[in-house]
Amino acid sequence: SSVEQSYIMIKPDGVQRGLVGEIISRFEKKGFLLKGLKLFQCPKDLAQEHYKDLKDKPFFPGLIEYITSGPVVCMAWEGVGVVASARKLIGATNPLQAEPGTIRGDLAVQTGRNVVHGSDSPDNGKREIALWFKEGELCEWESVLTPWLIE
Ligand code: DAT
Ligand code: MG
Repeated sequence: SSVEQSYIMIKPDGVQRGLVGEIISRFEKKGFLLKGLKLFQCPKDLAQEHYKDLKDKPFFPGLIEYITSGPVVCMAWEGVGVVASARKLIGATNPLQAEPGTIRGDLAVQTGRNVVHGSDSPDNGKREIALWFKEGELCEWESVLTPWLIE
């Protein structure tokens, strides 16, 4: 795997339920690098653009309603293989099918309230970070821990 970026978002239920620290902590502890972070009330058109591949699904209106129902936490995480690894940390879309130890497996019960989003490919990682963050909102920095994580 190469260095890539994933767009990770704590959904409104995660914020309301006080899970922000817990969720961020899992990505930090894994060893990924936080490049962008903000609390954000998402407008409807942005939610629709983000989930445009699902626009013909019956649950789409409910999904947009949910994502725009309160603030979300937008994050850009960087690292070797971060996209696939974050999907594993997050767990299956349906939290009842998500393995214990995953975020959804441990912290959620329903697909429509599954607390967190993670990009499904490096290309979508780029697309989504560009969609949710403006110029200047990402930080270019390196962690002193990097040599202790990557040889
Ligand atoms: P994921 O978030 O695991 O990448 P996805 O991209 O297929 O899953 O769908 C995006 C979100 O849409 C998902 O997190 C919750 C919602 N969703 C998906 N399938 C659904 C369904 N059958 N009923 C209700 N909401 C659904
Ligand atoms: Mg998806």
